Amino acid sequence: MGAFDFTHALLRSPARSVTGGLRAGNHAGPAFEDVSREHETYAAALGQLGMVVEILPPLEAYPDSIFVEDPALVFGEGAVLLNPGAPSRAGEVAEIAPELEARFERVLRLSTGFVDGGDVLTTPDEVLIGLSARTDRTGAEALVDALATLGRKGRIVATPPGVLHFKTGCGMIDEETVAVIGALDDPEVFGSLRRIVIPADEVAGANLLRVRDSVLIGETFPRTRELVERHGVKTIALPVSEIGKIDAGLSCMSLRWQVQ
Ligand code: CIR
Repeated sequence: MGAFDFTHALLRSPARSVTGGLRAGNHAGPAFEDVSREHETYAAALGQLGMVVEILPPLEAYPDSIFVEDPALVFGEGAVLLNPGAPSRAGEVAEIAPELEARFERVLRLSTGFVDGGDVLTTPDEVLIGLSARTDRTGAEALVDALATLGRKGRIVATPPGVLHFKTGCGMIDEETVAVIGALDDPEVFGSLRRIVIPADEVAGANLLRVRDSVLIGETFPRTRELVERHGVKTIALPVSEIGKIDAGLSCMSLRWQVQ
């Protein structure tokens, strides 16, 4: 199976409290109905790509809990419960833990420190962990240890200043290629991966998501879409303007894994 041939996805419905989700500016949050619509479109796209999509019930106590990617990291061979760096999100781990324990034989737990799943990019050869305002070195080192237990190699890198998560600024397009914002156009970070730099006026489009033979991209980023298509990979444009108001993109709303 290829690296992106995910078979399963776990999502969580937005809570009404999503309107108060964390965001970097003072701007208004999204409307609940609009986030719900974007979430439904996203879930349908994953289903149409052939994945088994399960949707967990909303958690009103956690406005950002729709972003299931942050409290955990999953692979076919097992899951790791993380520890999100935002205090308002810490409780999301206990909520997702039993769901992962029901679906994975091995569920490890970050032993110390903080890591948000949004700071973790899985490439075919390694797992990059970007230090950020949410992910500290202690947590990143603990994650490298947990990954070794699962037979994966972790490598700690830096998320550019002012960028929420490492994957806010990059996403895999195919097994050899990553889309990056200009601030992440760095061979030291990505090693032998080919980098495609997305236009400066579409930086929010970098949080794209490769699933099976397609890359999901926000519909408001046509030039990024064109770059990916020109590279030879199919794209699916999805609405993201509402979740974008709370600093999210397309990887954040699911945990994805392969069952052979
Ligand atoms: C947060 O600040 O935690 C949420 N409002 C957005 C999280 C986006 N998650 C991600 O990029 N993995």
